[in-house]
Amino acid sequence: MATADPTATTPLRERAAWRALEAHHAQLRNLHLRELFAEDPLRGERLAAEGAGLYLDYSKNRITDETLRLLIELARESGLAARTEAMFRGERINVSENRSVLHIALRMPKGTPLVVEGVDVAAQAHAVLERMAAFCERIRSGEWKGHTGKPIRNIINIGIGGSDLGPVMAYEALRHYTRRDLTFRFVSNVDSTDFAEATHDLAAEETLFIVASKTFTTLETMTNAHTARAWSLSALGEEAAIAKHFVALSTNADEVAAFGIDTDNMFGFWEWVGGRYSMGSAIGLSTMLAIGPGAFRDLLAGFHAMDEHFRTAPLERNLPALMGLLAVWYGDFFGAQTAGVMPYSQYLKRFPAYLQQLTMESNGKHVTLDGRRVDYDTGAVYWGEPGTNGQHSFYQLIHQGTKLIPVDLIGFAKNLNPIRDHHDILMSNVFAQAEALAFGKTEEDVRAEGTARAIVAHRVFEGNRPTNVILAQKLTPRTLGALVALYEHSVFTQGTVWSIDSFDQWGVELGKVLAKRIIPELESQDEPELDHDSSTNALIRRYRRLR
Ligand code: G6Q
Repeated sequence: MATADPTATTPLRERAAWRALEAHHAQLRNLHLRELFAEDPLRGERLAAEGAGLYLDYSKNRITDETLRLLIELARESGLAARTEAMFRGERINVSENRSVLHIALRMPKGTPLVVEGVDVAAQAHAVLERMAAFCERIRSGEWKGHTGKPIRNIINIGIGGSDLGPVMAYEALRHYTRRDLTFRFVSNVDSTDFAEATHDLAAEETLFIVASKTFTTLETMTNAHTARAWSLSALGEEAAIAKHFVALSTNADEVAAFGIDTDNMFGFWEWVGGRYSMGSAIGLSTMLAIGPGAFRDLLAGFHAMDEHFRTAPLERNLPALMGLLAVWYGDFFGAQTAGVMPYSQYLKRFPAYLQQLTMESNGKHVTLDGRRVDYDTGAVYWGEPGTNGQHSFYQLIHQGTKLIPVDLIGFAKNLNPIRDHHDILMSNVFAQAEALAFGKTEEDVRAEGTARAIVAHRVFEGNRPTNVILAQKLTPRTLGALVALYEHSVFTQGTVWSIDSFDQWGVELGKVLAKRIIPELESQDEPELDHDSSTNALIRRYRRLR
């Protein structure tokens, strides 16, 4: 297990800082952001931090300097610095899987070694990146030919979870930088509609499938990969075509070979790359094909800049640490159950979905590293939509509902497609929402507007709804890398305070096992003998009758 501050072994609720935070919360919980801003005219400039090209305004949080001091003390008592160092050194901090956690090694500058258990893992990562770059150049230049001699024009990534959400999110986020003459599609769902819709207008002779699967055994991905193989073969006729139209991203060379993909066309990674932390590994091949190897290096450089910021910046100015600690503050002290992430960028439309896996698969845990049930809340439910769209649907509940929902608002100074005054309108909404959520509108203000007495209460905004505003100059590959790493390390900070394993995902196993048992019961010609619970039995029988 990782070396950590000895106080970190003290159960969380017995740590001095936790106790102090409880008492502090009781004092502060009714304090309004209006008062906090009135007291300190410089608050908006003071409670802000910068790193890796991102500016974080966290002044509209329900905190005082004392809150921050205590939260930082909590991070210290939780051994954040030691655990961070342990991760960066490659110690096996993923205890339930006995693995190192080294996504940070995927984005280290070339030539900087990181030797873990006798292996330079950074050099390993660069060797794969170089093979990926050479492959991408061959596809992008048209040198790589399909089975009938035509260049590849369509690229379909088949993967799910961590082998899908990062690539999809990055492709959408960086679309501005992509080769528009290449078509990219992503197939994840085992619902055959996903495959059918992704391929219906494509010619197999111009289509390359990337089978992205760390284990190369995932049911959905292997089902889709076999369907893709059959689809290609039915158009191209010969087994030999597979070599030109399939590549694999995996840690499992044996299974890749067994599937029939030449391991020369396999790009590897390692068990120390978790699925949801893998978009900078070979899993990013579709991203590299879309934006090119140079821009992919910029993406990695953005990740690395935030990694270094997180590792070296004092906690008082450390963006991921501050965001992680604020998440603990709202979740554990204010009882907030969810957190909103609203990117004011259409390109980031899949960012909330990506973050849902990152945050909820990482921190949706109920036992500590040593297996004790926690007696506090862990990871929140993350959700979101791009602004301004969400404002016209669910923001009502954030402004006037009964639930406290801390929100991150993400915006950019420059638009990649500037047209007329769209961008100023877009960004005015970022600032206006943060302002409205924090300060609201008082009953006096509503009355002063001459509002009919009967509806005054309906038009009051209590305010005191917390937000973080994250600003960057422009959405670039580099900015995207920094933004993803910001959330990765915020998740890590939260997991460290909670003493949970943010890098395993045992919670996805049970459903998979049960589905494997049910598949033959659905497929069998004869009425199967069922011994599930009465509800599951009845559902299976009804399905068999109805289909
Ligand atoms: C991510 C999870 C999970 C995983 C998928 C796909 O952290 O481990 O989402 O990425 O289950 O797994 P394979 O890449 O092995 O197909």
